[in-house]
Amino acid sequence: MEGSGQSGESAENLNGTNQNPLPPIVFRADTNAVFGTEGYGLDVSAGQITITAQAGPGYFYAVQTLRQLLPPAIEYSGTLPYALSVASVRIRDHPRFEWRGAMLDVSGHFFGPADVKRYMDLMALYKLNRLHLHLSDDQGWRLEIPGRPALTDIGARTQVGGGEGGYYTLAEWDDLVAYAASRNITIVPEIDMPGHTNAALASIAELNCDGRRTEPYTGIDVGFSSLCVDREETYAFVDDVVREIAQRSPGAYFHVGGDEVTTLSATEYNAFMDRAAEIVARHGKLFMAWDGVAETRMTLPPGAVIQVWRPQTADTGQHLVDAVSRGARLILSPADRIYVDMKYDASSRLGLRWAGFNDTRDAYDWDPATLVSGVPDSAILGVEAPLWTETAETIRDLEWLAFPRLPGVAEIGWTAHERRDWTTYRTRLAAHGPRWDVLGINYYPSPLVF
Ligand code: TNX
Repeated sequence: MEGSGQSGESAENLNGTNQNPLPPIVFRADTNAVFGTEGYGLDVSAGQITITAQAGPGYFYAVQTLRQLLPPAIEYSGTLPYALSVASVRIRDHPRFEWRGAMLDVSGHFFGPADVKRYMDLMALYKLNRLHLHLSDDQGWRLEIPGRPALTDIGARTQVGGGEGGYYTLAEWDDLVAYAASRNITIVPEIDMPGHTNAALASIAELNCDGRRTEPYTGIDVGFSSLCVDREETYAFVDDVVREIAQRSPGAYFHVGGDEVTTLSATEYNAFMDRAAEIVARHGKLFMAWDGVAETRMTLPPGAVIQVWRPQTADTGQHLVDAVSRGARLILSPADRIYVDMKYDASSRLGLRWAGFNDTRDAYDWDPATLVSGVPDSAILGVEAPLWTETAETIRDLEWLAFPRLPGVAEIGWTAHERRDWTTYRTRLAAHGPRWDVLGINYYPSPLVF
């Protein structure tokens, strides 16, 4: 958008009133590498559109920006009965953060490959580049694992509210990974452990300390389940799961969850997480987990990434500062800002409210640099907007929760803080409504914006 995404450095409309019928598009190599791998130049004049980039992502993002400079009708498929035109501009653009993510919880409610692809299409429009898939939780196991058929025969057949659930076959997973790559998105797999594991515990008896399978769970309580950390079978299981997923996922990170464990002692938790971290490293991936790991004395492996989700106050960040001093980097997903599964306000039919209401302005109007005091900018890898799906059942529900908040997260990830402000953003955002109508996005017409 002229906003989400545009203008890390400069964007000037050379002649806003001068609309050019669509001239030829020339792609040039940025041989001096001034834009970085994700940056680009876009020059539109009467005679030519020139896109300059160093690498694939830069070209891709230039095209997304050009898309946004064209009228919403560009989003119709088929031939238009009139010529399109585009204003003259000169844009030099690159992102603030390398990690500009969205998380989709496909465990609470299952979303099939077509829905996940649709979500990726909408992410790509706003230059988001990481899709974190929360693939397992108490309510459902969502990916076929060779040699562990019970996970999908039993664990995949449930979801919140008792519906039928579902899972991705290996072929569907490979297809999602390839689809993501074609939009410059890396899929980040998460298998949440040792808690949030009832779907696995209901499938495989040996993961339980008493050796008996649990009952399937379709409610929305958290914190009650844990793998049996004293059994070797547990680590054989973690090894199988991490190995199979790691070898089918090209991204650098494997997310092991680690959140909301209430049934283990700190010693048990640390011992489990140390072994999980060792397994992740052995299968060639970097360790990623929710912020609970920063409060423990587990050994953070080199390259560890911690996803900050709990709302921060002036005094809550010390354990994160310590983790950063031990080499960790942070991804920021503050629940009271960018959990897009929170209600917008009291009128929202969908959404939870444990972190308060997150209206469109709350989601946009904050600076990653000051969220956790004492953490330097260099330790912040980026931002990510989680969408938990206790209340979301269909792609239309996902769209309603994500729009208009998700484009704001994209702009936080892309644009320097000094170049952002709510008042101008809101006007630019409102201009995207007609585009979303053409794309068929079921967005929330927030009174703060429209
Ligand atoms: C907290 S965020 C959770 C999830 C819930 C979510 C709902 C996190 C690491 N844990 O288990 O689904 O709240 O907003």
